[in-house]
Amino acid sequence: MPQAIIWNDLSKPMQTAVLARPALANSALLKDTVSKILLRVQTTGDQAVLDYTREFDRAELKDGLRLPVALIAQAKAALSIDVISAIDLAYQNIKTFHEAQIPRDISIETQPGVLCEQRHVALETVGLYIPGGSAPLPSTVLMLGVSAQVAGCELPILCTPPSPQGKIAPEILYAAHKCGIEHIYLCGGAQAIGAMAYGTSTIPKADKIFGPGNSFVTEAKQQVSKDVAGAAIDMPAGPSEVLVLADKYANPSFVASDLLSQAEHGPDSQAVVIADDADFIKQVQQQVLLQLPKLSRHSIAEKSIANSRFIVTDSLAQSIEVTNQYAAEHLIIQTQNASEVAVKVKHAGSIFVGEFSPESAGDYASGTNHVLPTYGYARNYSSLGLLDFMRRFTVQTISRSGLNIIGKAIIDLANAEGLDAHANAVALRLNISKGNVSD
Ligand code: HSO
Ligand code: ZN
Repeated sequence: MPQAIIWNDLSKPMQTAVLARPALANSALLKDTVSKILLRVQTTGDQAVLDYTREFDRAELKDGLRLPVALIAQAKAALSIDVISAIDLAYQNIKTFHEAQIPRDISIETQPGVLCEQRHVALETVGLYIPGGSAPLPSTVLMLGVSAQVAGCELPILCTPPSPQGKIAPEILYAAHKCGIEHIYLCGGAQAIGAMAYGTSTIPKADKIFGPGNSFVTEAKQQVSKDVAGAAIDMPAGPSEVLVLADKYANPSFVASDLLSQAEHGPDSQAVVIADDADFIKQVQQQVLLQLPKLSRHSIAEKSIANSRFIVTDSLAQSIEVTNQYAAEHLIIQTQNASEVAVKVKHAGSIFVGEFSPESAGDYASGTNHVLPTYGYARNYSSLGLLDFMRRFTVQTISRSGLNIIGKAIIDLANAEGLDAHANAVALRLNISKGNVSD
Protein backbone atom coordinates (compact mmCIF):
# COMPACT_ATOMS: atom_id res chain seq x y z
CA MET A 1 0.00 0.00 0.00
CA PRO A 2 1.56 3.33 -1.05
CA GLN A 3 2.06 5.97 1.63
CA ALA A 4 -0.21 8.99 1.81
CA ILE A 5 1.23 12.02 0.01
CA ILE A 6 1.01 15.43 1.67
CA TRP A 7 0.50 17.72 -1.32
CA ASN A 8 2.04 20.81 0.28
CA ASP A 9 5.23 18.89 1.13
CA LEU A 10 5.95 18.39 -2.55
CA SER A 11 7.85 20.72 -4.86
CA LYS A 12 6.05 21.72 -8.11
CA PRO A 13 7.96 19.15 -10.22
CA MET A 14 7.19 16.45 -7.64
CA GLN A 15 3.50 17.36 -7.72
CA THR A 16 3.53 17.02 -11.51
CA ALA A 17 5.31 13.67 -11.22
CA VAL A 18 2.75 12.36 -8.71
CA LEU A 19 -0.09 13.11 -11.14
CA ALA A 20 1.77 11.85 -14.22
CA ARG A 21 0.35 8.86 -16.06
CA PRO A 22 2.51 5.77 -16.55
CA ALA A 23 4.52 5.83 -19.77
CA LEU A 24 2.55 4.35 -22.64
CA ALA A 25 3.88 1.28 -24.36
CA ASN A 26 4.85 2.91 -27.66
CA SER A 27 8.23 1.41 -28.22
CA ALA A 28 9.74 1.24 -31.69
CA LEU A 29 9.14 -2.51 -31.55
CA LEU A 30 5.40 -2.08 -30.89
CA LYS A 31 5.08 0.48 -33.70
CA ASP A 32 7.00 -1.73 -36.09
CA THR A 33 5.06 -4.90 -35.22
CA VAL A 34 1.75 -3.08 -35.68
CA SER A 35 2.72 -1.47 -38.98
CA LYS A 36 3.80 -4.88 -40.34
CA ILE A 37 0.44 -6.39 -39.33
CA LEU A 38 -1.44 -3.49 -40.95
CA LEU A 39 0.55 -3.79 -44.15
CA ARG A 40 -0.12 -7.51 -44.39
CA VAL A 41 -3.84 -6.99 -43.80
CA GLN A 42 -3.84 -4.29 -46.47
CA THR A 43 -2.13 -6.49 -49.02
CA THR A 44 -3.53 -9.97 -48.34
CA GLY A 45 -6.84 -9.09 -46.61
CA ASP A 46 -8.87 -11.99 -45.20
CA GLN A 47 -5.97 -14.43 -45.42
CA ALA A 48 -3.80 -12.22 -43.22
CA VAL A 49 -6.60 -11.79 -40.68
CA LEU A 50 -7.26 -15.54 -40.59
CA ASP A 51 -3.54 -16.27 -40.17
CA TYR A 52 -3.16 -13.79 -37.31
CA THR A 53 -6.29 -15.15 -35.64
CA ARG A 54 -4.79 -18.63 -35.78
CA GLU A 55 -1.48 -17.32 -34.40
CA PHE A 56 -2.70 -14.95 -31.67
CA ASP A 57 -6.13 -16.30 -30.69
CA ARG A 58 -5.39 -19.95 -31.49
CA ALA A 59 -8.65 -20.15 -33.41
CA GLU A 60 -8.96 -21.98 -36.73
CA LEU A 61 -11.91 -20.33 -38.47
CA LYS A 62 -12.97 -22.96 -40.97
CA ASP A 63 -16.15 -21.10 -41.89
CA GLY A 64 -14.44 -17.77 -42.34
CA LEU A 65 -14.35 -14.52 -40.42
CA ARG A 66 -18.02 -13.63 -40.29
CA LEU A 67 -20.20 -15.01 -37.52
CA PRO A 68 -23.41 -16.46 -39.03
CA VAL A 69 -26.24 -13.97 -38.38
CA ALA A 70 -28.53 -16.67 -36.96
CA LEU A 71 -26.11 -17.23 -34.06
CA ILE A 72 -26.54 -13.61 -32.92
CA ALA A 73 -30.25 -13.95 -32.19
CA GLN A 74 -29.82 -17.44 -30.72
CA ALA A 75 -27.37 -16.27 -28.04
CA LYS A 76 -30.19 -15.13 -25.76
CA ALA A 77 -31.08 -18.77 -25.04
CA ALA A 78 -27.72 -19.28 -23.32
CA LEU A 79 -28.27 -16.42 -20.85
CA SER A 80 -29.96 -16.30 -17.47
CA ILE A 81 -33.09 -14.21 -16.99
CA ASP A 82 -31.08 -11.93 -14.70
CA VAL A 83 -28.43 -11.18 -17.31
CA ILE A 84 -31.08 -10.67 -20.01
CA SER A 85 -33.01 -8.17 -17.90
CA ALA A 86 -29.80 -6.43 -16.85
CA ILE A 87 -28.78 -5.95 -20.49
CA ASP A 88 -32.34 -4.86 -21.34
CA LEU A 89 -32.38 -2.23 -18.58
CA ALA A 90 -28.93 -0.91 -19.44
CA TYR A 91 -29.85 -0.81 -23.14
CA GLN A 92 -33.01 1.19 -22.42
CA ASN A 93 -31.25 3.77 -20.22
CA ILE A 94 -28.35 4.22 -22.64
CA LYS A 95 -30.86 4.61 -25.46
CA THR A 96 -32.89 7.21 -23.55
CA PHE A 97 -29.78 9.27 -22.77
CA HIS A 98 -28.40 9.07 -26.30
CA GLU A 99 -31.75 9.83 -27.93
CA ALA A 100 -31.82 13.01 -25.87
CA GLN A 101 -28.57 13.96 -27.60
CA ILE A 102 -30.09 14.02 -31.09
CA PRO A 103 -28.90 17.38 -32.39
CA ARG A 104 -31.11 20.11 -33.72
CA ASP A 105 -30.39 21.26 -37.27
CA ILE A 106 -30.02 25.02 -37.64
CA SER A 107 -31.52 27.10 -40.41
CA ILE A 108 -31.11 30.86 -40.15
CA GLU A 109 -31.01 33.90 -42.43
CA THR A 110 -27.92 35.89 -41.46
CA GLN A 111 -29.21 38.60 -43.84
CA PRO A 112 -32.43 38.64 -45.84
CA GLY A 113 -31.81 36.17 -48.68
CA VAL A 114 -28.68 34.65 -47.10
CA LEU A 115 -29.81 31.32 -45.69
CA CYS A 116 -27.23 29.37 -43.64
CA GLU A 117 -27.94 25.87 -42.39
CA GLN A 118 -26.17 23.35 -40.20
CA ARG A 119 -27.33 19.80 -40.79
CA HIS A 120 -26.35 16.45 -39.31
CA VAL A 121 -25.97 13.09 -40.94
CA ALA A 122 -25.03 9.70 -39.48
CA LEU A 123 -21.72 8.12 -40.47
CA GLU A 124 -22.36 5.24 -42.86
CA THR A 125 -20.08 2.37 -41.82
CA VAL A 126 -18.84 2.36 -38.24
CA GLY A 127 -16.40 -0.20 -36.86
CA LEU A 128 -16.96 -1.19 -33.24
CA TYR A 129 -14.05 -2.92 -31.55
CA ILE A 130 -14.77 -5.02 -28.47
CA PRO A 131 -11.73 -6.40 -26.68
CA GLY A 132 -11.52 -10.03 -25.63
CA GLY A 133 -9.10 -10.94 -22.92
CA SER A 134 -9.82 -11.60 -19.28
CA ALA A 135 -13.38 -10.22 -19.17
CA PRO A 136 -15.91 -10.03 -22.04
CA LEU A 137 -17.43 -6.54 -22.17
CA PRO A 138 -21.09 -6.59 -23.27
CA SER A 139 -21.41 -3.16 -21.65
CA THR A 140 -18.99 -1.74 -24.23
CA VAL A 141 -21.09 -3.30 -27.01
CA LEU A 142 -24.07 -1.36 -25.64
CA MET A 143 -22.16 1.93 -25.33
CA LEU A 144 -20.98 1.80 -28.93
CA GLY A 145 -23.89 -0.12 -30.45
CA VAL A 146 -26.69 2.01 -29.01
CA SER A 147 -24.91 5.19 -30.13
CA ALA A 148 -24.59 3.85 -33.69
CA GLN A 149 -28.21 2.69 -33.66
CA VAL A 150 -29.65 5.97 -32.36
CA ALA A 151 -27.48 7.99 -34.76
CA GLY A 152 -28.86 5.88 -37.61
CA CYS A 153 -25.54 4.53 -38.94
CA GLU A 154 -26.29 2.39 -41.99
CA LEU A 155 -23.78 -0.37 -41.38
CA PRO A 156 -22.44 -0.95 -37.88
CA ILE A 157 -19.85 -3.74 -37.88
CA LEU A 158 -18.30 -5.34 -34.82
CA CYS A 159 -14.95 -7.09 -34.43
CA THR A 160 -14.03 -9.09 -31.35
CA PRO A 161 -11.47 -11.85 -30.86
CA PRO A 162 -12.90 -15.39 -30.74
CA SER A 163 -12.11 -18.12 -28.23
CA PRO A 164 -9.86 -20.94 -29.52
CA GLN A 165 -13.14 -22.74 -30.31
CA GLY A 166 -14.10 -19.84 -32.57
CA LYS A 167 -16.83 -18.64 -30.21
CA ILE A 168 -17.97 -15.27 -28.86
CA ALA A 169 -19.49 -14.79 -25.38
CA PRO A 170 -23.33 -14.94 -25.60
CA GLU A 171 -23.57 -11.71 -23.52
CA ILE A 172 -21.72 -9.87 -26.29
CA LEU A 173 -23.95 -11.37 -28.96
CA TYR A 174 -27.18 -10.56 -27.14
CA ALA A 175 -26.07 -6.95 -26.56
CA ALA A 176 -25.15 -6.69 -30.26
CA HIS A 177 -28.52 -8.18 -31.24
CA LYS A 178 -30.35 -5.53 -29.20
CA CYS A 179 -28.40 -2.84 -31.05
CA GLY A 180 -29.35 -4.29 -34.43
CA ILE A 181 -25.81 -5.35 -35.30
CA GLU A 182 -25.75 -8.14 -37.87
CA HIS A 183 -22.15 -7.96 -39.01
CA ILE A 184 -19.90 -9.57 -36.42
CA TYR A 185 -16.37 -10.62 -37.34
CA LEU A 186 -14.27 -13.06 -35.36
CA CYS A 187 -11.02 -11.17 -35.08
CA GLY A 188 -9.22 -8.90 -32.68
CA GLY A 189 -5.99 -6.99 -32.16
CA ALA A 190 -4.21 -4.82 -34.71
CA GLN A 191 -5.40 -7.14 -37.50
CA ALA A 192 -9.05 -6.34 -36.72
CA ILE A 193 -8.31 -2.61 -36.74
CA GLY A 194 -6.49 -3.00 -40.07
CA ALA A 195 -9.36 -4.99 -41.54
CA MET A 196 -11.93 -2.35 -40.54
CA ALA A 197 -9.72 0.56 -41.65
CA TYR A 198 -8.83 -0.79 -45.09
CA GLY A 199 -11.57 -3.35 -45.70
CA THR A 200 -11.06 -6.92 -46.89
CA SER A 201 -13.20 -9.04 -49.17
CA THR A 202 -15.26 -10.11 -46.13
CA ILE A 203 -14.99 -7.14 -43.76
CA PRO A 204 -16.38 -3.79 -44.99
CA LYS A 205 -14.19 -0.72 -44.77
CA ALA A 206 -15.31 1.51 -41.89
CA ASP A 207 -15.46 5.29 -41.96
CA LYS A 208 -14.59 5.48 -38.26
CA ILE A 209 -13.40 2.99 -35.66
CA PHE A 210 -14.50 3.06 -32.03
CA GLY A 211 -13.68 1.21 -28.86
CA PRO A 212 -11.04 0.34 -26.30
CA GLY A 213 -8.24 -2.16 -26.59
CA ASN A 214 -4.72 -3.19 -25.57
CA SER A 215 -1.53 -1.44 -26.65
CA PHE A 216 -1.57 -3.16 -30.08
CA VAL A 217 -5.14 -2.03 -30.75
CA THR A 218 -4.41 1.50 -29.54
CA GLU A 219 -1.28 1.75 -31.69
CA ALA A 220 -3.11 0.33 -34.71
CA LYS A 221 -5.90 2.89 -34.29
CA GLN A 222 -3.32 5.68 -34.15
CA GLN A 223 -1.61 4.44 -37.31
CA VAL A 224 -4.75 3.98 -39.42
CA SER A 225 -6.06 7.38 -38.32
CA LYS A 226 -2.94 9.04 -39.75
CA ASP A 227 -3.34 7.27 -43.09
CA VAL A 228 -5.63 8.94 -45.65
CA ALA A 229 -6.56 5.48 -46.90
CA GLY A 230 -7.39 4.42 -43.31
CA ALA A 231 -10.23 5.46 -41.01
CA ALA A 232 -11.04 8.08 -38.40
CA ILE A 233 -10.95 7.00 -34.74
CA ASP A 234 -12.95 7.96 -31.65
CA MET A 235 -10.16 9.29 -29.42
CA PRO A 236 -6.62 8.55 -28.25
CA ALA A 237 -6.54 6.12 -25.34
CA GLY A 238 -4.49 5.13 -22.33
CA PRO A 239 -5.17 2.97 -19.26
CA SER A 240 -8.48 3.54 -17.49
CA GLU A 241 -8.48 5.76 -14.37
CA VAL A 242 -10.57 7.05 -11.49
CA LEU A 243 -10.08 9.96 -9.13
CA VAL A 244 -12.17 10.13 -5.96
CA LEU A 245 -12.43 13.61 -4.45
CA ALA A 246 -13.63 13.17 -0.87
CA ASP A 247 -13.80 14.87 2.49
CA LYS A 248 -14.00 13.48 6.02
CA TYR A 249 -17.78 13.13 5.78
CA ALA A 250 -17.49 10.49 3.05
CA ASN A 251 -17.84 6.78 3.70
CA PRO A 252 -14.30 5.27 3.51
CA SER A 253 -15.58 1.86 2.46
CA PHE A 254 -17.53 3.38 -0.45
CA VAL A 255 -14.41 5.26 -1.53
CA ALA A 256 -12.27 2.11 -1.27
CA SER A 257 -14.78 0.13 -3.35
CA ASP A 258 -14.59 2.77 -6.07
CA LEU A 259 -10.80 2.70 -6.15
CA LEU A 260 -10.86 -1.08 -6.35
CA SER A 261 -13.45 -1.20 -9.11
CA GLN A 262 -11.00 0.75 -11.20
CA ALA A 263 -8.02 -1.28 -10.02
CA GLU A 264 -9.54 -4.61 -11.04
CA HIS A 265 -9.64 -3.54 -14.69
CA GLY A 266 -5.91 -4.05 -15.15
CA PRO A 267 -2.51 -3.75 -13.50
CA ASP A 268 -1.96 -0.41 -15.27
CA SER A 269 -5.29 1.11 -14.13
CA GLN A 270 -4.93 4.36 -12.20
CA ALA A 271 -6.68 4.97 -8.88
CA VAL A 272 -6.28 8.31 -7.10
CA VAL A 273 -7.98 9.63 -3.98
CA ILE A 274 -7.75 13.21 -2.80
CA ALA A 275 -9.05 14.46 0.56
CA ASP A 276 -8.27 17.29 2.93
CA ASP A 277 -8.04 14.98 5.93
CA ALA A 278 -5.13 12.61 6.69
CA ASP A 279 -7.19 10.44 9.07
CA PHE A 280 -9.83 9.89 6.46
CA ILE A 281 -7.19 8.84 3.91
CA LYS A 282 -5.87 6.33 6.46
CA GLN A 283 -9.36 4.85 6.85
CA VAL A 284 -9.69 4.50 3.09
CA GLN A 285 -6.37 2.66 2.95
CA GLN A 286 -7.55 0.28 5.68
CA GLN A 287 -10.76 -0.37 3.77
CA VAL A 288 -8.81 -1.09 0.59
CA LEU A 289 -6.74 -3.68 2.47
CA LEU A 290 -9.91 -5.23 3.84
CA GLN A 291 -11.81 -5.43 0.56
CA LEU A 292 -8.97 -6.28 -1.80
CA PRO A 293 -8.24 -9.90 -0.81
CA LYS A 294 -11.89 -10.83 -1.29
CA LEU A 295 -11.90 -9.87 -4.98
CA SER A 296 -11.64 -12.65 -7.55
CA ARG A 297 -9.27 -10.45 -9.53
CA HIS A 298 -7.23 -9.48 -6.45
CA SER A 299 -3.87 -10.13 -8.04
CA ILE A 300 -4.66 -7.66 -10.84
CA ALA A 301 -6.13 -5.10 -8.43
CA GLU A 302 -3.14 -5.46 -6.12
CA LYS A 303 -0.72 -4.41 -8.85
CA SER A 304 -2.81 -1.39 -9.73
CA ILE A 305 -3.25 -0.36 -6.07
CA ALA A 306 0.54 -0.52 -5.65
CA ASN A 307 0.65 2.43 -8.07
CA SER A 308 -2.34 4.27 -6.66
CA ARG A 309 -2.11 7.72 -5.12
CA PHE A 310 -3.50 8.81 -1.74
CA ILE A 311 -3.21 12.57 -1.63
CA VAL A 312 -3.81 14.79 1.41
CA THR A 313 -4.52 18.46 0.70
CA ASP A 314 -4.93 21.42 3.03
CA SER A 315 -8.48 22.33 1.94
CA LEU A 316 -11.39 21.43 -0.29
CA ALA A 317 -10.30 24.26 -2.58
CA GLN A 318 -6.88 22.67 -3.00
CA SER A 319 -8.50 19.26 -3.58
CA ILE A 320 -10.50 20.79 -6.44
CA GLU A 321 -7.37 22.41 -7.87
CA VAL A 322 -5.44 19.11 -7.89
CA THR A 323 -8.47 17.31 -9.33
CA ASN A 324 -8.57 19.78 -12.23
CA GLN A 325 -4.85 19.35 -12.75
CA TYR A 326 -5.18 15.56 -13.04
CA ALA A 327 -8.13 15.67 -15.51
CA ALA A 328 -9.46 12.21 -14.64
CA GLU A 329 -11.37 9.93 -16.96
CA HIS A 330 -13.80 9.21 -14.10
CA LEU A 331 -14.23 11.65 -11.23
CA ILE A 332 -16.26 10.65 -8.19
CA ILE A 333 -17.14 13.43 -5.76
CA GLN A 334 -18.00 12.29 -2.26
CA THR A 335 -18.04 15.46 -0.22
CA GLN A 336 -20.65 17.53 1.52
CA ASN A 337 -22.54 19.57 -1.07
CA ALA A 338 -21.07 17.42 -3.83
CA SER A 339 -23.14 19.15 -6.53
CA GLU A 340 -21.59 22.51 -5.68
CA VAL A 341 -18.13 20.99 -5.83
CA ALA A 342 -18.93 19.39 -9.20
CA VAL A 343 -19.63 22.80 -10.72
CA LYS A 344 -16.06 23.84 -9.93
CA VAL A 345 -14.48 20.95 -11.82
CA LYS A 346 -13.62 21.76 -15.41
CA HIS A 347 -11.56 18.78 -16.50
CA ALA A 348 -13.02 15.26 -16.21
CA GLY A 349 -14.36 12.69 -18.65
CA SER A 350 -17.41 11.81 -16.57
CA ILE A 351 -18.38 13.09 -13.11
CA PHE A 352 -20.18 10.99 -10.50
CA VAL A 353 -21.78 13.22 -7.89
CA GLY A 354 -22.51 12.10 -4.33
CA GLU A 355 -22.01 8.91 -2.40
CA PHE A 356 -24.69 6.94 -4.25
CA SER A 357 -23.12 7.54 -7.66
CA PRO A 358 -20.42 4.90 -8.02
CA GLU A 359 -18.45 4.62 -11.26
CA SER A 360 -20.02 1.20 -11.83
CA ALA A 361 -23.35 2.95 -12.46
CA GLY A 362 -21.92 4.78 -15.47
CA ASP A 363 -19.89 1.76 -16.55
CA TYR A 364 -23.06 -0.27 -16.96
CA ALA A 365 -26.51 1.04 -16.57
CA SER A 366 -27.27 4.67 -15.71
CA GLY A 367 -27.32 5.69 -19.36
CA THR A 368 -24.12 7.74 -19.79
CA ASN A 369 -21.42 6.46 -22.13
CA HIS A 370 -18.42 4.74 -20.58
CA VAL A 371 -16.05 5.44 -23.45
CA LEU A 372 -14.20 8.45 -22.07
CA PRO A 373 -10.97 10.38 -22.54
CA THR A 374 -8.13 8.95 -20.43
CA TYR A 375 -4.52 9.90 -19.90
CA GLY A 376 -5.18 13.58 -19.24
CA TYR A 377 -7.09 14.02 -22.52
CA ALA A 378 -10.12 15.05 -20.45
CA ARG A 379 -8.62 18.56 -20.76
CA ASN A 380 -9.26 18.69 -24.49
CA TYR A 381 -11.34 15.70 -25.63
CA SER A 382 -15.03 15.00 -25.03
CA SER A 383 -16.74 11.94 -23.62
CA LEU A 384 -18.12 9.70 -26.34
CA GLY A 385 -21.64 10.64 -27.35
CA LEU A 386 -24.14 10.48 -30.16
CA LEU A 387 -22.44 13.25 -32.16
CA ASP A 388 -19.31 11.13 -32.53
CA PHE A 389 -21.37 8.84 -34.77
CA MET A 390 -22.50 11.74 -36.93
CA ARG A 391 -21.05 14.47 -39.06
CA ARG A 392 -22.27 18.02 -39.13
CA PHE A 393 -22.03 20.05 -42.27
CA THR A 394 -23.27 23.37 -43.54
CA VAL A 395 -25.51 24.38 -46.43
CA GLN A 396 -26.06 27.85 -47.84
CA THR A 397 -28.66 29.16 -50.23
CA ILE A 398 -28.27 32.78 -51.32
CA SER A 399 -30.72 34.70 -53.43
CA ARG A 400 -29.78 37.42 -55.86
CA SER A 401 -30.84 40.10 -53.40
CA GLY A 402 -28.99 38.30 -50.62
CA LEU A 403 -25.77 38.36 -52.63
CA ASN A 404 -26.37 42.04 -53.29
CA ILE A 405 -26.27 42.70 -49.55
CA ILE A 406 -23.01 40.88 -48.80
CA GLY A 407 -21.38 41.15 -52.25
CA LYS A 408 -19.40 44.34 -51.69
CA ALA A 409 -17.86 42.96 -48.48
CA ILE A 410 -16.87 39.75 -50.28
CA ILE A 411 -15.23 41.66 -53.11
CA ASP A 412 -13.39 43.99 -50.74
CA LEU A 413 -12.11 41.04 -48.66
CA ALA A 414 -11.08 39.11 -51.78
CA ASN A 415 -9.18 42.18 -53.01
CA ALA A 416 -7.54 42.57 -49.62
CA GLU A 417 -6.33 38.98 -49.91
CA GLY A 418 -5.27 39.49 -53.53
CA LEU A 419 -7.61 36.77 -54.78
CA ASP A 420 -9.08 38.16 -58.00
CA ALA A 421 -11.06 35.09 -59.04
CA HIS A 422 -12.88 35.15 -55.72
CA ALA A 423 -13.86 38.78 -56.35
CA ASN A 424 -14.89 37.99 -59.92
CA ALA A 425 -17.22 35.19 -58.85
CA VAL A 426 -19.29 37.81 -57.08
CA ALA A 427 -18.76 40.77 -59.41
CA LEU A 428 -19.96 38.78 -62.44
CA ARG A 429 -23.14 37.85 -60.67
CA LEU A 430 -23.75 41.32 -59.27
CA ASN A 431 -23.33 42.89 -62.70
CA ILE A 432 -26.06 40.59 -63.95
CA SER A 433 -28.31 41.63 -61.17
CA LYS A 434 -27.36 45.33 -61.31
CA GLY A 435 -30.43 47.47 -61.16
CA ASN A 436 -32.53 44.39 -61.33
CA VAL A 437 -32.94 43.23 -57.78
CA SER A 438 -36.31 41.63 -57.96
CA ASP A 439 -36.21 38.59 -55.65
N1 HSO B 1 -14.60 1.41 -16.52
C1 HSO B 1 -14.44 1.01 -17.91
C2 HSO B 1 -15.71 0.49 -18.53
C3 HSO B 1 -16.20 -0.81 -17.97
N2 HSO B 1 -16.27 -1.15 -16.69
C4 HSO B 1 -16.71 -1.87 -18.67
C5 HSO B 1 -16.83 -2.33 -16.57
N3 HSO B 1 -17.06 -2.80 -17.76
C6 HSO B 1 -13.93 2.22 -18.72
O1 HSO B 1 -14.69 3.34 -18.57
ZN1 ZN C 1 -15.16 -0.20 -15.14
